[in-house]
Amino acid sequence: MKAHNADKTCWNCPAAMLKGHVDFRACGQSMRRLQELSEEGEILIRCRRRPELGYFEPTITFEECPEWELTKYGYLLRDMRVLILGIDGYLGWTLALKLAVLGCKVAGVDNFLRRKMVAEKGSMSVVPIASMKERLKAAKEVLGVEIEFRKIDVLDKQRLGAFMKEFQPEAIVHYAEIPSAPYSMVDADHAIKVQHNNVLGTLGLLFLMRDICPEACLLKLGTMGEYGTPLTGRPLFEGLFPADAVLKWRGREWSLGGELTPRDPVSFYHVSKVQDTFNIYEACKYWWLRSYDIMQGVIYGVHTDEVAADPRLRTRLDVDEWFGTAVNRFVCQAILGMPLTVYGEGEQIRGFIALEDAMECMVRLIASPPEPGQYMVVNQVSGLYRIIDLAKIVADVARDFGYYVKIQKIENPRVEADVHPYEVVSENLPNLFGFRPKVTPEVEIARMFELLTQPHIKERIKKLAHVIMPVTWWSGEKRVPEVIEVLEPDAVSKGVYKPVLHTGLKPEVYYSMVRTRKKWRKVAT
Ligand code: USQ
Repeated sequence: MKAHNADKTCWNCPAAMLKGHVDFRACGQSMRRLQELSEEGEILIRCRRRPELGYFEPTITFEECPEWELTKYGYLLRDMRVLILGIDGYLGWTLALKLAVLGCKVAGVDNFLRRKMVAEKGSMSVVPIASMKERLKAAKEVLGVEIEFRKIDVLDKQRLGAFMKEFQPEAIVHYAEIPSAPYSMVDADHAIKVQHNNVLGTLGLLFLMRDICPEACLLKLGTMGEYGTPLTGRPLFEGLFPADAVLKWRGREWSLGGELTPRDPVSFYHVSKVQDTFNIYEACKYWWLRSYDIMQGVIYGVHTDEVAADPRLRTRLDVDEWFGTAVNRFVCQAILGMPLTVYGEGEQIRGFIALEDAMECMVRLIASPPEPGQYMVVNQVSGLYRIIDLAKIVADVARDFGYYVKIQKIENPRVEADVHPYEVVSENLPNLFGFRPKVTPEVEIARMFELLTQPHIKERIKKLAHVIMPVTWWSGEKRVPEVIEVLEPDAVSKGVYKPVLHTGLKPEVYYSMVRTRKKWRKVAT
């Protein structure tokens, strides 16, 4: 079968110098002028990698071009230069290893902010992680790959720009953002820090790309949480309305096709991602940059072949109330013997994806760059789950490892819809990039238990018991939520849970409280 990106051409290739004969960017947004140029056959390019070709029309396909080699993820530009911002993080490190093993020339920058913020909480990665120096050494020894690293803060445009000039990236993966919703809700200083780092870091990067490497593809991590959970049940399209979407109002009708869909972020962190969306969208429009904005669901898990190759290559895993995400927290709670903390009734639905699948999506996107000026969004999820159901899956797998766990429904410290429709459109990754999820929650959760129950890691988890319960409320309160209900598995039928204890608020009181808060929010906006 033909690779999904076999028919893409120089037009998509970051090695094509579009500034060559005709700087089409000088045409601004004049489609007519572009068409004229193309009819006159004036859009000619030069190839950075094959200068001997001189000027030519950008029509050579990836399949035809010797610079593009077939891999299991489609054609991949040989020795592609990929710059990873935030290379020390959960995803950055994992992706760096994967790309390097595939033959990419990988460089990364980081200022180790994540390590500091987790320490601020009195926490640490439950999986021990090596220093960057040791990581790079181990990557060379174990996997035979060289990764370049610079300690740079992405807000430092001068140093970042200098490194970009030196490295000349063909793709830039931007993971250098503060990724935590609770952290952004701690107080004004934390909210400001998140928005400052995320929004201004991305904005500065866009200007650097314009001036240094406008042909590189930006792969920017957005989040499904940008869309919120619209109570109307409107599908969550991939960032932009599809061509046949219409707006009807007072007997009149307009096409919405191609317009950005509404956003309804669920924390000041998620707001920072929405702001990024607009900035990137504009940069693609003004300067013909090209970008994939990846609306990622909640990632969980510990496994890829590369990080599992050596203990020094492992990626971090956080479980504290700020930086730990649902499934990762549940597994560690089970190992601690603590009831799993489901916020509210646990009826809220989110998109999830295992680490290994998420990395495969990234490779497929990097291998298949967009066209100049193209801003494309992908919704990166492999399954939709109610939180309570995920907790039950974790509890089931836990039993296989000898841990008998309960589930506690606790007051929800966040402001989020408890019961809501959720229809996610996720067609671009499977249809355009050939992605098929491979890892089920059961499989990845079992891998997590295998790793995290190793004695030295169990010891670390025990030391973190004090940072697990949430105390950061969206309201500004700082207190441990009341327990609403504790569930324990029915001893007879595996997987069926029954309520055993009611404390604090009654569920119906709780429901009405959440609804009222939701209403207040609507009135306020
Ligand atoms: N939740 C629980 N119990 C917990 C932790 C979380 O019930 O112990 C619930 C939350 O109330 C929420 C859902 O699980 O409804 C997801 O929360 P989370 O903490 O796992 O993830 P979230 O705050 O949404 O943020 C995470 C990442 C973020 C990424 C986002 C994708 O931290 O960087 O952007 O997932 S998404 O959720 O699709 O926006």
